[in-house]
Amino acid sequence: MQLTRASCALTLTIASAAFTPETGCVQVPSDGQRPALATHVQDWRDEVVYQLIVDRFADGDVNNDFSVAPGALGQYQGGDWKGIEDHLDYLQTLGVTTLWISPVIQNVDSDADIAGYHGYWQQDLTQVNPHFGDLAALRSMVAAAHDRSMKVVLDIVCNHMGQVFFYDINKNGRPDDYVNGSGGPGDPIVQVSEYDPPWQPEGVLSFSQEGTSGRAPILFFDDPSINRLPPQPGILATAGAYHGFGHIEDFNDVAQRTLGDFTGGLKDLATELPEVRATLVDAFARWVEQVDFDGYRIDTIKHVESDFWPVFAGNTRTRLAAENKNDFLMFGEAFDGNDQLVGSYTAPGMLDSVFYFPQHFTVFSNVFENAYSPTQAQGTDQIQQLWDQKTMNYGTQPQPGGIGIPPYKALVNFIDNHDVPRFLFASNGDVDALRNALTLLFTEDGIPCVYYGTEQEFSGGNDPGNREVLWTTGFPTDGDTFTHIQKVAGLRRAYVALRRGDTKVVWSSSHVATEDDAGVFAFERAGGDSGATAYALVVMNTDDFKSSSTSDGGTVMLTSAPPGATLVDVLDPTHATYPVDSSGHLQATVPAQKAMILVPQDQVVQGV
Ligand SMILES: [Ca+2]
Ligand SMILES: [Ca+2]
Ligand SMILES: [Ca+2]
Repeated sequence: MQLTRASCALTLTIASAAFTPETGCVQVPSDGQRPALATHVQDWRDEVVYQLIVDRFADGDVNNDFSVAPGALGQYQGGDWKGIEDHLDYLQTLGVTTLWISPVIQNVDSDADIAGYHGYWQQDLTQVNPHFGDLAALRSMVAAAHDRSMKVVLDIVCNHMGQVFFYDINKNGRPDDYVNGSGGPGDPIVQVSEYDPPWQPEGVLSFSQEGTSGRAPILFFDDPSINRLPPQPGILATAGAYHGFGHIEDFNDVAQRTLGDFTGGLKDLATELPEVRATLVDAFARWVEQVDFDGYRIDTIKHVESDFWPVFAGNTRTRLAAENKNDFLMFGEAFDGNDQLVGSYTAPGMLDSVFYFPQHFTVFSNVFENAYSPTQAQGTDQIQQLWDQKTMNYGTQPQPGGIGIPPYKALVNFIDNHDVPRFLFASNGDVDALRNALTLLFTEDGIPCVYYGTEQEFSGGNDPGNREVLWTTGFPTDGDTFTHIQKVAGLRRAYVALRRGDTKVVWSSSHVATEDDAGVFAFERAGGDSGATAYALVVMNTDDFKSSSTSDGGTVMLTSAPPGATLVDVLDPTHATYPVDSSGHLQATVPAQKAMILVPQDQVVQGV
């Protein structure tokens, strides 16, 4: 193995495959070689994650631009892994330390005139998606990120494959768009598509003039022109590896939710079978071994039976730890506002973390996105009530062999993502509210995750409008939202309390009108894993229309700051100061959609 830095030689001799935090030095193989696995992360709460869709971020190699239709967001646009490698400077300038890239695996190329540019239509778990480059390009990008102490998270799907087969309901050997089918014995005849029939409790049944006659044959497509080929590896090309119940119609029905095909005809894997489980553990772990990824973001976890996750997570951790890959982050996506359900996937032995979807709805949507609307804005007591549920709904002990942080302190926080309208779409273009939401994102407990394009104030609505091409912006780094992210990311990096301190809410309010404290929310980050003295107090006003105060009807906010201390607003370029009175109260007024990040005067880090 060749090393790109002579200074790394010592590391190699003393501790094979080690990461040295002092220098950020890692073993980086020359382009295209298989890397030695290493643990590149210390504490995931120190990371700033940037979620990007590979096809949309940067086009670094026009040689892989086949089937590209510029401007048609349902088609490939040409972005690739080389493009990411070429723009690591841009990401580092923004303050990003971890990339979550969209799936790398070979997909069904197109379906109903929509392309698999997003990567969630997997067909062959063993091959790269050639639209994004080859294995050497992927390895090169990840190695270049590691060389800058950046980490890369792989996006995987355990629940389903792409639309790789049809149900031959009329047994004519061909896929038919419309055939007569049955909802079950005695049910009326209905017209269904053999590509994507609806849920049937007995499984999708074949149907003829004589009525139903047992399960419909599952026949794999064989169309190389759009890479709609039998899935790989091995067992995934057999009918027995799939549930075959048709697509989910009622997402609240647990049987349908876990056994049905996913929206878009995506075929549900029989994840309860030991052979299927072993295939998934192995296929994805191989990508980590081949490329040195630092974690998984796992798609659609609520569509897989719960007892899958301890097996998948446990076996993955054991295998990777044996190869020097520890602190491997596994966070799952359950697109749901039900905090108890989402939290259930962080029970002992399961995932390290989840994408904090309940907060997307309750906080970023209801409080921040709706702030422009006097009739829809909600009070900041909603934030406190949600956060108060964390220790009840999420794991409170680190997962054995996991990232070393209890799940409730390692939730992946996000404002928006590729499956919901962007903040600026949903908020009627409220850039002040967006920046204030970003201040919360970068100061709250957990791991901040920014959806690509937020820094360029993208405002796309529903899929695929929210999956814009970034490179047409020219990658400017001087916009107001870009520089705001840069600022709050820098403050999070500089103040350990903002990354690892315990959280205590000291003011929230149901008020959303003319009251003194309408829209005010304040919380402390202190103690815990940040040390005995580190302290930060975040005070924000989510009201769009007026300044508000940390007081109401004569009651003033009580803090845990030392009585008589002077706090400095490090978010303010002038470093304005605020006195804490002799009994710990702090009176402050915050302009509409602004925030303060207050730290004790003797803890101020200069130059941040
Ligand atoms: Ca390209
Ligand atoms: Ca047929
Ligand atoms: Ca399933």
